[in-house]
Amino acid sequence: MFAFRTTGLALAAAMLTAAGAASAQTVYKMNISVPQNSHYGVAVDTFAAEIEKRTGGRYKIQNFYASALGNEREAIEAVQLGTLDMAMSSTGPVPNFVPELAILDIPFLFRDYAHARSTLDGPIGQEMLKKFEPVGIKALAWGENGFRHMTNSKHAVRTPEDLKGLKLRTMENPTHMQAYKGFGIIPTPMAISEVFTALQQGTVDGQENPISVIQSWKFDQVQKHLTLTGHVYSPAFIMMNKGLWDGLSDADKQHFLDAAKVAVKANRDRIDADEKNGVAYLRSKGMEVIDDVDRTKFQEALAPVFAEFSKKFGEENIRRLREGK
Ligand code: EAX
Repeated sequence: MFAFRTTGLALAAAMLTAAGAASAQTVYKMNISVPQNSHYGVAVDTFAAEIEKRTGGRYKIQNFYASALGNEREAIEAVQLGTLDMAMSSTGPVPNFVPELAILDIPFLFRDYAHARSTLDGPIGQEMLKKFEPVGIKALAWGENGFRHMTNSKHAVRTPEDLKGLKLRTMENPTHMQAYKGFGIIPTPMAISEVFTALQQGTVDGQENPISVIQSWKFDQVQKHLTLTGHVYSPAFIMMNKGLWDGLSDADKQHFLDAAKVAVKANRDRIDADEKNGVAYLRSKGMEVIDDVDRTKFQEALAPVFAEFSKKFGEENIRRLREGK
């Protein structure tokens, strides 16, 4: 009799702990600056699904879109402080946290997507991911924002001269602002969530972003002219608070890294699709698109600024990135 009861009790206890363990789900909040229907939205939603699957539901990622938990600089700061668990962001505000990574935002540094992706997935990129750890951030993987293009409401931009005097919203990024001054632009740094209204009210004449961002934030509704300058590649990255990362088991660390890899694939596939279909879409929304600009003219216009960047970042560091090895 007693024996049964003990077995029954042990069984009940085991079931309770199993239920307890299974139900002990850890939820991490994750923020992105753009709406869900975007290149970042597919990335973080894929990441969430992968984490749930790979950890058997022990970890759940709760995503917040369109800067709901703060703009990119605020989100990176919150992940650093541990008031936010995770985020995906461009490198826009990164110089505030890891100044030497401002080198990644030099215009015309990367020739094309293949060059950028292989360089960031390669030894140089992995080396750079580690530079976030001393400031309390675990960067899981390089994702992508895309090549940035110019839009404005004033006039068609065909040559660098056409940019002179345009008041353009920029990311809070010193490398971009220094470069755009080289075009004669009046750079106006601002968080992405404020840009639609600023364009609508004419506080700024224009802005520059990848097709994926222009589409997801519906800038076609407040901008007439788009020029496919492709003047700079904009990396992004998936990050986590370092303390949380250190608290994961080795097996779970691998799950998070593997899930980030799958998320980045979804991110890049979406960008490839947006690049392929986005221009026709934006034209159908009434934007006048100039898709045959001579990029070398824009590059030449920045020659004086490149000399400054060589001094600031070092010829050798820039050469390594240009050669991707
Ligand atoms: O990372 O702020 C920007 O222009 C960024 O491209 C956007 O937040 C996506």
